[in-house]
Amino acid sequence: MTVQHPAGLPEQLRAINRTLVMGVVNVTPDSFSDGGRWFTPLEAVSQARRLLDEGADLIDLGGESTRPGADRVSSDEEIERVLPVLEQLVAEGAHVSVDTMRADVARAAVERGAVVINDVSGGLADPAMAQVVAESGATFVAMHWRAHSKIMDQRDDYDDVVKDVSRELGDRVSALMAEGVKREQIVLDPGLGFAKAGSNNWPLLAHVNELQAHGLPVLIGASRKRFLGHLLARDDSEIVPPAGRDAATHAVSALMAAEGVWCVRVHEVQGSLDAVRVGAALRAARTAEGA
Ligand code: PMM
Repeated sequence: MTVQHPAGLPEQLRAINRTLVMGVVNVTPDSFSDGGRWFTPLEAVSQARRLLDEGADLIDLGGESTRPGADRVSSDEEIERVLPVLEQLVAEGAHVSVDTMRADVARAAVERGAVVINDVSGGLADPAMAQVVAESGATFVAMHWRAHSKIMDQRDDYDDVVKDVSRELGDRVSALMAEGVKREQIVLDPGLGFAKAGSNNWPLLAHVNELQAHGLPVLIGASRKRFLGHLLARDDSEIVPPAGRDAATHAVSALMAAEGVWCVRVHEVQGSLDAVRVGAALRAARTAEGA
């Protein structure tokens, strides 16, 4: 069975018969996972080219850090960080997603050729976002979110994390559609690590099929996240740092590809692309057995 692509995605991406691999480029000085290594536009462009060479299907560009406790940057700063990199990558023929919670950044991004708006707040942080998405027709990643990064770690209370996240995302879909966004534009994302204590993340991965039951494509962003660092720690006091979490990230990519998720968002592309191919082969074999 093929993965379900959003309707408005460029044909070149829709033709790919497996989980897509999205390479992360944070144009920020303070991202948890890559520590601002790609801060200047020039460095960000070369990092994106490297990920594209490794086989990234699309690049996710972010100008605002969402790591736990992070302060917000101004809209002007975000635009200044992201647009030059976006323009260069689009000119080189790349498919680019822009990671933003701001409607004005999203508008500027789609005007310059971004094909996906990746909003970690699912449209909650900026009331003007839904209208921009509706007007642009771009693919919109609606991630599960409860509060800005400064306070999100205090909002991780759930009765049943899978049901609660699924219901809250369903509410987002209804609210977005009420503002004119088409269902076919929307991708759902459980928001691993966002208002989620370590143990909240595993049930969301284990029951990703419950999110898929909404009938919409699903994106998973597990790459280098804290819950993997805790899992890999040899003793409780020693969390494995982000750079040591890639192999675990690739394992998640393989497992999620076997479940037929639409896309994995990762920092290290080559390993996850291999992993996704393994998952896709497994899925194809299962489907053939069931036929
Ligand atoms: N995680 C981060 C940033 N953006 N977007 C989506 N859709 N899903 C995620 O899980 C997600 C995201 C935080 O990670 P980073 O600092 O490595 O970018």
